[in-house]
Amino acid sequence: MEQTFVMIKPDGVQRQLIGRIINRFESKGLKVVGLKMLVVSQAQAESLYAVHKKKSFYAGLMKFVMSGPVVTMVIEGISAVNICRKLLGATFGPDAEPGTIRGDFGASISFNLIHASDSLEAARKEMAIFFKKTELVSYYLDTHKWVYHPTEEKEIEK
Ligand code: 3AN
Repeated sequence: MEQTFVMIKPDGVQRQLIGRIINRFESKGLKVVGLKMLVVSQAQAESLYAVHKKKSFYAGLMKFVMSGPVVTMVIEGISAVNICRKLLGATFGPDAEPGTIRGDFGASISFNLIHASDSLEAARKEMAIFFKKTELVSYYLDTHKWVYHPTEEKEIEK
């Protein structure tokens, strides 16, 4: 079963969208297996945004992500990486389709409410920045037999 890292950024917390955003993932049938509220440290931010280090927006992005509490999550499901990215929508609100999180809740071209890993490799790295293995919970969701067809069960059990 695939796991990915999702983070509601400081603007999402300040705008009191935590519940509505988490609801998008749950409503899709994805499972929350890790959940934590925290203020991102300098070291965590550097690690999370290492790929953007040379970009012009890097300093602003670092300041923004550490500017207030965030909510970090590990989300599990078949194709969780791809599904979560689709639920987020395009990077900034004005471009994001209605029906996506950024499309429904965001209008800014610098604040964008939420982060989700863009590959399995990034997911592994980003989960490790914010969660110890012991902080992730393994449990069976009874609704899964209604979210996934029985032929998908092999995948569910992985
Ligand atoms: P996404 O979050 O959709 O994967 P990326 O990977 O292009 O977007 O960028 C990572 C983060 O960097 C974005 N979430 C956004 O916060 C920030 N970012 C990207 N482009 C810009 C920009 N032109 N100005 C300010 N921040 C940006």
